Amino acid sequence: MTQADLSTHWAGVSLSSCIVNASGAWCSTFAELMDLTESTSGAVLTKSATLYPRKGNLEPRYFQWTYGSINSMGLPNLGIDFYLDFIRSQGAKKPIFLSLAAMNPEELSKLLQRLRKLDFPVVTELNLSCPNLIGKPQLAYDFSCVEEILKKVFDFYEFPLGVKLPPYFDTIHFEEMAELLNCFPLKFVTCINSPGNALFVDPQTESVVIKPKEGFGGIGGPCIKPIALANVNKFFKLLKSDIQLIGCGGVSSGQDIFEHILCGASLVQVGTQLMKEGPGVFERLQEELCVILDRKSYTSIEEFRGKLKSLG
Ligand code: RRO
Repeated sequence: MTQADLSTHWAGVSLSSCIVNASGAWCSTFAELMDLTESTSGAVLTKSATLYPRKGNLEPRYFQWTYGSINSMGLPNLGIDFYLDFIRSQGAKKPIFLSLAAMNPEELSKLLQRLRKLDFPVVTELNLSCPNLIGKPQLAYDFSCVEEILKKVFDFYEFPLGVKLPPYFDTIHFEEMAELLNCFPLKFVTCINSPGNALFVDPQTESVVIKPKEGFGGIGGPCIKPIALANVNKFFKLLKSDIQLIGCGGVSSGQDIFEHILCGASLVQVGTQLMKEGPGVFERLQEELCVILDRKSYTSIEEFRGKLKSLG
């Protein structure tokens, strides 16, 4: 068997593998970030960082079942300074990308000012889609708010930046959001964050399974794959060609990754399955993807990326 080339680029940075963690999965603490650094993931992406550390919502706040997971973590993280120190301390071992989340525009501007002062550029995934902040809406469902934020950001910020979006379900929303995003020098768009405010019910206990928000939370895992693929493919078709698509949602096998790439993803993030299986998941997924590529005589992901066929 020949070994297919799984390498890719993310915002101009070369990665040896197109499979990385999703922000939020196994990437909050020093120990978790070290596990990812030592795994075969193509890069490390941090938990979304805020200006100051946050404890997040009350526990239990994460639950998984065969077909998915539900979470209402509430953005627990160790604060921007911790994640920047981690990136600095790791040097060039493996590309490390930063996820950022802000509670308000002032906080975002302070976070970006902090990044601007660094003597090295940090590629940043700006999270516009956390579904679990009590009393706060998901930013990217408010289109004029996204436009306002991106105008402010690109007024002064020049390091590579992309955004993570929630899922959309209507053609007009795909079109309007793509038109808006096409006005900015974004390097990438990540589709999708967890579909928000879902509910898992345990019929045995006749109860919800997580404590915050009366059991409502964002869902991940196999049950969201068709929604994720639809968002990747729609935005792949609608965004200008210099904005890369990053696929996230429903990845637990090499075949899932193959499907995301076929829909247009340049790399693919793993969340729920990483939480279930631990960082050994990357090696298994790489092997499974290589077997598929080999069977189809593809030698690299670029040979089939975005080439999903329509019927007639
Ligand atoms: O921490 C969370 O509750 C969380 C975040 Br920031 C996010 O972007 N997506 C998610 O499912 N949970």
